[in-house]
Amino acid sequence: MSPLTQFDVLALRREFPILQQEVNGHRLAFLDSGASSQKPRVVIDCLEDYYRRFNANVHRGVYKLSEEATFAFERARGKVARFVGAASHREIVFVRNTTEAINLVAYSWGGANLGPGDRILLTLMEHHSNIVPWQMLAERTGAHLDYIGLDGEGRLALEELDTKLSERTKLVALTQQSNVLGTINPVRLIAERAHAVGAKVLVDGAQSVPHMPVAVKELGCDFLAFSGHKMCGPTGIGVLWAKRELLEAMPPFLGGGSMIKLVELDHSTYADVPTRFEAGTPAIGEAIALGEAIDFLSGVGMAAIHHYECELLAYALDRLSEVGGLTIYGPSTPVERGAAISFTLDGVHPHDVAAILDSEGVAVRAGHHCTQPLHHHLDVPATTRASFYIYNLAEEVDRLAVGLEKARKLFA
Ligand code: C6P
Repeated sequence: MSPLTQFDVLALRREFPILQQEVNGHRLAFLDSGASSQKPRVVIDCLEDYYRRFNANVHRGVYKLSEEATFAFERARGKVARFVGAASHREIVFVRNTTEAINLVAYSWGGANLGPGDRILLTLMEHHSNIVPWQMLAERTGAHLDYIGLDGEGRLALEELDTKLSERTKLVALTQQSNVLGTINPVRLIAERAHAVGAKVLVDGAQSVPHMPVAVKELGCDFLAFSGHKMCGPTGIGVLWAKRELLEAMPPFLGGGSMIKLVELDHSTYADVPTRFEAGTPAIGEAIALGEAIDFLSGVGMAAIHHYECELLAYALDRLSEVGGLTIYGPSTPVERGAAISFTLDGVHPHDVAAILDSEGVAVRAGHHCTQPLHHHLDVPATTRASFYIYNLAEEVDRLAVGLEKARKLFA
């Protein structure tokens, strides 16, 4: 293949200490970044630096360490805001992960705005995190769920918008990129259609924000949820972006310390946004380290990252097409598709495929990837998935293909 020279991948790999090790006697080929990405040295160091030098609670103490921690925590919020093009840092709510961000919207916005007979439009490719909170909301409010189906290549059947979007639709919630099919959805177009009937739009950015430039204004959405751990940041920190006027009109999600203005015995008044939604001590070091991860990704350049991954994906789709008995799910061309490839290998259980690849030092994920309705639609109980990131190499794609050939021969 043509050399992947958008940036110096080999130099970049050296920034990830975990990638320098051997697994089962082979150099680790980590192809499971869709589940959680690896962390560069700067992020690990940043987390350690926080705990070593200025660990203290935020927004509380008047002493030096607490002020330093508060400054770094709020500076990280500003970095997140700039990263997704938010109008203000006040539109950024720190949560634990994508799942919590979506639950926050479902509980708070959904509880205040949905009633019996209202409809929520989802898609068949959603992660459970973008299904179950809406099912719970529907149970509480009497609202109904609708789903946009898929075409044969795992793209959204957009013509269904004509019948499934109506005046009763209060929310469209969809993923920007499928964690299984890799499909990148035309969010802007869908958001325009949704807004035309008065619905709000929530975008699950768990698999897109880490891999491509994402600007909320260009997406045209009202809510965006994503996780720090999939974008070189630590676990335990995630983000909800929402338009300020929506956040300001939303009741709190969790109650407790930090999120109040005044507490009396029989009632309380609540803090301004985003603090109103950040009850209790937040993941301080993790938020600060997410800011560091954003600096790292921005230093490489999100457009360059996307470009590199597109090249790697094109190579992988090509190379894997040489493996006999392999069925790849999702769009067959790299156009409008991210670098997550799920497949089944004839006659070999997806978990066995993953185990054989592991014996070769190639880490992939097997199972339903928290998308049981999608796997139902694909008519397979499980798939094996290879998902790529900035540190992966074409030679790791080759090792994946060789490992698959080995699995096929073993089970022939
Ligand atoms: N998908 C995967 O291996 P959390 O766990 O809250 O950080 O992210 C949830 C989530 C939501 N939406 C999408 C599209 C996702 O891919 C994920 C996480 C991982 O595919 C773990 S199941």
